[in-house]
Order: sequence, then C-alpha cells, then structure tokens
Amino acid sequence: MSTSTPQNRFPTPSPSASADEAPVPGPGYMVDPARIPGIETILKALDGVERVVLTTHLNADGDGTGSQAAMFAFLEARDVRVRVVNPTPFPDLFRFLFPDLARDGDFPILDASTEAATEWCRTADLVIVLDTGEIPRIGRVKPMVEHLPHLVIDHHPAGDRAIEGVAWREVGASATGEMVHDLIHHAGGTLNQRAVDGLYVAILTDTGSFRFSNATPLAHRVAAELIARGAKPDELHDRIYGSAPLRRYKLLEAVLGTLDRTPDGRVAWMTVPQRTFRSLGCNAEDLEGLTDYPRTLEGTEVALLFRPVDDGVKVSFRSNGSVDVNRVAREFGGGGHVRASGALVQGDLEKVRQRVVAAVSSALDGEGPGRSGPTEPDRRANPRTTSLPTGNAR
Ligand SMILES: [Mn+2]
Repeated sequence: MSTSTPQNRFPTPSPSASADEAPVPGPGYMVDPARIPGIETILKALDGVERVVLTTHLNADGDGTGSQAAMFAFLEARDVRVRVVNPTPFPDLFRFLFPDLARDGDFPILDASTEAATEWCRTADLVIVLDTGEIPRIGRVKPMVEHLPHLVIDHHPAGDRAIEGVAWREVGASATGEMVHDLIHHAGGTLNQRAVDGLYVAILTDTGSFRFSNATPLAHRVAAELIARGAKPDELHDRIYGSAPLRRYKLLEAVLGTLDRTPDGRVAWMTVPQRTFRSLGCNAEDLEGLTDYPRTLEGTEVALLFRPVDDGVKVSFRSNGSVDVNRVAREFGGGGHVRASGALVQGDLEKVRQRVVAAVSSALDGEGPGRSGPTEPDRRANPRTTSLPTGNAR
C-alpha cells in the first residue's frame, strides 16, 4: 500500500515527555489511501474557521472524549479557538485529557446548561460532531448548534436520523479516535501528549482493551504509533480500569444474582435492580462491562442487560455476530452497532424482557429482521454500555 501524500509526518514529540524517556519515532505509518478523500473533505471544511464547537454523544465515553482531546489540540495548534459542549456532563474519568487550568478565565469544557456554552455556540463558525452522526444522540446540543455548519466524524452507521452536513464516516474504523489519528497524521498536525493519550484511550476503550473483533491490525498499528509517540499503555489502562469504587462490586453482586437464559442457552441476560442501583448511588459508568458476564457464558449468542428507569427499561444488546442486534434494537426504537446496541423500551420490566427475548430468539431462528449473513461487514463489538444508544431521544 502506498500513498501519494507528501504530508505523512508527525511533529516533534510532546514537550511534556521528559528527556530521558522521549518517545522514539514511529515506524512510518501510512494512512489508508481509501480514507484520504474523507479526510480532505473535513480539512477543506475547516479552512478559515476560527471558532469551533466540539461535541459528542450523550454519556460521552473514552472514544468521544479522547477524540475531542485530540481534535482540541490539533485545532488549537492551528490557531482555532475550541470549546467542548457535550449534551451530558463531561465524565470525570476522562478530564485528565484536557488542560485543567483556566486560561484567561476560559475553560475548554463548557457545561451545555450554561450561558457561556450558549454564547460560544451562538458565535462559533461550525460544530464538529464526534463518535455519532445521529440527531437524537447529541441531545440538548442540537438546538444550540442548529444555525452552524456541521462536520461529522464517526465510525457508526449513519442511522435513520443522520445529522446533515459534511460527514466522514468509516464503519470499519475501530474507533473515532482511529479516524482522528489519521486526519491529524494526514494533515501533518500536532499531536501533543494529551492528544496522544486521548487517541490511545479512544481505541483502548472502544476495542474493550483490544479484546474485541474491532481490534483490527489497523487499530493495533495506530496504537503502536501512539505508544511510540509517548502513550503509556499501563498508566492509561490503570487510570481508566484500575480503581473501581466499592459500589461497583456491590452492584455486580446484586446483578449477577439475576443471571438467566433461554432453555437453549443462546440468549442470556441480567437485570439491574433499580432499588439497588439507586441505594448504592450508582451511575451509568458503573454498568461498564456488566454485559460481559452473560456474553461470555458458555453457549451465549446474544447477551442482554435490562435496567428499569423512570420512563421504561433500558436494554443493552450484545451479539457474537450471528444476529445483527442493531436491527433488533431498532425494532424497539434504539440502535447502535451490529454487535452492540441499545434501546429504551416502554413498559414494565417483565413484559419488556419477554418481548425483547422473543425478538432476539426469532432473529436467531432466522425469522426476525436481525438475522445477519456470514459476510458480516461490521466487525465492531463495543462493550461500553454507557456509550451506547438508548433510543432516548430527549
Ligand atoms: Mn466509538
């Protein structure tokens, strides 16, 4: 594979790395030529832009925030002023990817409910939407940026309510961060330590720590580049997965007690008891990885997690690939990926469970719309419950 671009270069390594462990140069990464037209569309749209809003989906995850951190660094280095305005509060876990000091009273992350966020959106030149391309997924940010041109950089299928504007979509990318890496690389842009860390976190979290089928050769290649540029795999993994609060294990104890499956064992599920969830003071991040238990049970083809909430039951779907759970979730007003989807379903828990298990079972039997063929194009398997569409379009 070769590329015609003369711009395949990285800037000098981050100044924040100490001299005795300065990153070594990467082995000469090449952006897939098939991605270059998409990248150039984005770069062209960024021409002359001075003020940008960066946003991502509801309940931002490591890919959304990591991609934001990298885009932030890239754009600021080009003298573009950037603010992050997300539809839900920026997760504490990923705040380290952004500068923590106010510069002239300006914080890079603005809470969408504030006047500062409204004002920034009002006066910006455009909005960049990362890691989703669907209108319902940007929640309250949508009306705030309606008047702006939209750029979408995303690795999800476009969906029924796609955001209009300039879009670069790569369904085969392991993470949006992988795409942002290629964009910055192709542009010969800046990758400072936070950008490198952000992109590594993006790929790390979206591949389930390189365990899932989207941990492609390219995902590893980009990760290798990022490590060569100063990302520390052990430190970043520990920062994200290495300090679970006690409530998480108390919740796991309660949830594991609900493990159940169909008689043939092909569909397995667990339920998050609402009372326990509340009394432990849990949040959506505490659900991280719970679907791994039914998913890794012997014989499981589709795993489900049910969580009653005030306005229905949130359902997470995980498939081993024999069923397209994106299509099954869409039957229930949700969506996501072929192997990992979500929906918010109206009704009481028992009825919802029966309907969803029945829909998944019939998809497995080849009767429902979710049956996928052996030439499955979408190899993704995003395990992050918190990152998934819920069908919650408020
Ligand atoms: Mn993603």
